Amino acid sequence: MNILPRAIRLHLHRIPVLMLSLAVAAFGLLPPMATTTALAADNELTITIKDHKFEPANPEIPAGTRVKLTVINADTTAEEFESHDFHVEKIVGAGKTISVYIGPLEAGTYKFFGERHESTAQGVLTAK
Ligand SMILES: [Cu+2]
Repeated sequence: MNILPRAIRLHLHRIPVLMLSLAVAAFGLLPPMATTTALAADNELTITIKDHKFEPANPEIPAGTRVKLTVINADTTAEEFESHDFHVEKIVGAGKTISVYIGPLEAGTYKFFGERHESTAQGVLTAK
């Protein structure tokens, strides 16, 4: 006699669990997906070299995240994009583009420079 009411009670108790599961599926999974989409744009940084200077010279990236860095050399001479702080050393031919992954970097500032035109090609990357 006790089995039936107990079975119904257990069944009813599963409904909130099901609703919680749906809530997690709907509201738990969607925001992270949206966040991932939003971060995708932040996870890419493009720096252009023009007249042996960087544009932007003081870019910002999110800390703690791997970032795809693209360097476009708009000059008619090759440059060597280099940073001891975030460990990149890569030649960018005249009119060429290179891409490297940097980080994840801790919050802070990181110098970079063009080794072939160091007097003007200077930049500071900020991770925050
Ligand atoms: Cu070098």
